[in-house]
Amino acid sequence: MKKEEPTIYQTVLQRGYSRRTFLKMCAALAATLGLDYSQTNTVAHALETKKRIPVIWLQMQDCTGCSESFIRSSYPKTESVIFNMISLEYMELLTAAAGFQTEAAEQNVLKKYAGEYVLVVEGSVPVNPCYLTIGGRSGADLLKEAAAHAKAVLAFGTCSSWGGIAKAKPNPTGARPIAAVLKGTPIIRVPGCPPIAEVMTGVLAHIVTFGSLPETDMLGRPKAFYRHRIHDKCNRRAYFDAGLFAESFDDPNLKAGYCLYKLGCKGPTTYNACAELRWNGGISYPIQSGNPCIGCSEADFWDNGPFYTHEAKLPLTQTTINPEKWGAGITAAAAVGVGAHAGITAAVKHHQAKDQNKGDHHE
Ligand code: FSX
Ligand code: SF4
Ligand code: F3S
Repeated sequence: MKKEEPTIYQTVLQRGYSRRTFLKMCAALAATLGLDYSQTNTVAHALETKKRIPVIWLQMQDCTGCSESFIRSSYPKTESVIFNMISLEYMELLTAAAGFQTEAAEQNVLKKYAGEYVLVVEGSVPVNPCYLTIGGRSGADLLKEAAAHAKAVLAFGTCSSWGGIAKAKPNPTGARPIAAVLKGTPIIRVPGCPPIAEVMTGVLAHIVTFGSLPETDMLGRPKAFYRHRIHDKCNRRAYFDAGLFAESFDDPNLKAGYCLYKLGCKGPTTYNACAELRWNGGISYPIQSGNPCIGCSEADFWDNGPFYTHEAKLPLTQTTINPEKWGAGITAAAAVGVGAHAGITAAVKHHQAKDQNKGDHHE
């Protein structure tokens, strides 16, 4: 970063915000990062001394849902994150220019901030050369070029993390996760279709605040946001444990809060922060609204369906946990829940061990 550039705090003041507002922003950030309120000072000190980080955001094969989710983040406010903590130097969705102008803008920022920028990638990369050509160059080529001088590479969304919907059978484009193209480059995965806005801003805020990458699990996901399954924090969990399940979508018990497991809920095998942070500024999330989790942050979630159907006979994947089977012979309703839980944990471990060995996710 050039010496003359202001710190984040100076930028905030230059934009007319008071120190009081700045401290409020630090408190909100500390909360987003999972820090104790007393650590607000640590965040404030970091933002007083650090400069904004340039971010370059590339879109590959995607639906733009990740960008849309990001620009609607409400906590901390997007305008704070985008304009005060990071400098979003290139993002197709928000760029006013088009065609050659946009391509030139990208080349300029890649050169100007070489070695300093964080690269965010949304969408999968096709290996079939008939797809995703931008300005005469393949998506894979553009991705490799942008990653070559990035300080960090963040895969925002299930598509860039795991391949996502485009990679679902029959995968006509040959869609792959970005790790398959950027072999050997460490990548932070922030899956979700799309990811929760506050999770994306939280990861960026961590990098800006601490000058380092957040701690990740064995699949490269930030532990702060992906350490729990939806099922662990679900608002319907007490009903699961009590063996009380909604039997259909028009079952009045669904509205009463009964567990959605028999309607195909994938919460027991899905790692994401929806049940903790919730969506739209903490208002709700699919399960709270009566919709079973479809596991949108997990690899191959589209092929691991069917959605909304309790299916017990598929091979052992994230969709095959069966409370009747795991709870067989146990009569007390609560014991059914506990039995199911043990089975789910075993299935999750199996699934993870498989994933760890899957070259696709770690290429
Ligand atoms: Fe869409 Fe992003 Fe899903 Fe994929 O989100 S919401 S298809 S994860 O790449 O734009
Ligand atoms: Fe919640 Fe789904 Fe688990 Fe039921 S199965 S407790 S709805 S996550
Ligand atoms: Fe996706 Fe399930 Fe959350 S479907 S949005 S991971 S509740």
